[in-house]
Amino acid sequence: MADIFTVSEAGGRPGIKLSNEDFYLVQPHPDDPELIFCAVADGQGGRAGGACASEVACTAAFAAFGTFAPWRLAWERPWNQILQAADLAVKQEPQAGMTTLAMLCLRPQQLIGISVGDSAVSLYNTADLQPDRLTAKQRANPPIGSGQAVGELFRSSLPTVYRLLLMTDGVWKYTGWDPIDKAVQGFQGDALLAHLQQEARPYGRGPFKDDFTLVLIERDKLS
Ligand SMILES: [Mn+2]
Repeated sequence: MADIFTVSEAGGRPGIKLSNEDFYLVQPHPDDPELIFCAVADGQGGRAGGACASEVACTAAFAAFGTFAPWRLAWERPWNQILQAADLAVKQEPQAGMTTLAMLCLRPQQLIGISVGDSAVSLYNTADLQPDRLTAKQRANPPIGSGQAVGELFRSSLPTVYRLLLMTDGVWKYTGWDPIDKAVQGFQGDALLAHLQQEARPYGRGPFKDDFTLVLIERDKLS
């Protein structure tokens, strides 16, 4: 099995504490614990609206995910429906603004997912540590909550050993891809999370410039 590490923290300015508008969710499929649903979302639209949008998007997507039989989730079609369910749920929630959404289902040997916005998923084969930016082709707009979001699907086989990162732009934008890729080569688990948090902080300390949400999944040996 893979190990999962997570961090989600609000950004802000020194002395001003902001609320976190990011949200993430990691949950097994209700009918098959080998299928792990993972999602990150970055809400926009003012404090309450953004936080509400990202949470509703993740929970509505997971609810829709759970209505599909595990074998069907290996195919593309359910994913467009899961994304639409999240899009509609956010649109219909009066408190909610808009949000990004990057989500996937992790299986023992492959992953499949879909995304809208600028949150990112990056997969590293631990043998060569070369990054595969699975969300590179996603559309920034229209966002989740517009009722018109169009997801871009991605899938990949999973190597025996790998690291998989799901993150909001508060991670990649303020750290940069080169430092992220380097960190993955030098660290793992909690140490990798701690290192990336330090890299994203201005001058290595103080509050993040933007909400910082990172889900790290890694498998280092067969089990
Ligand atoms: Mn952000």
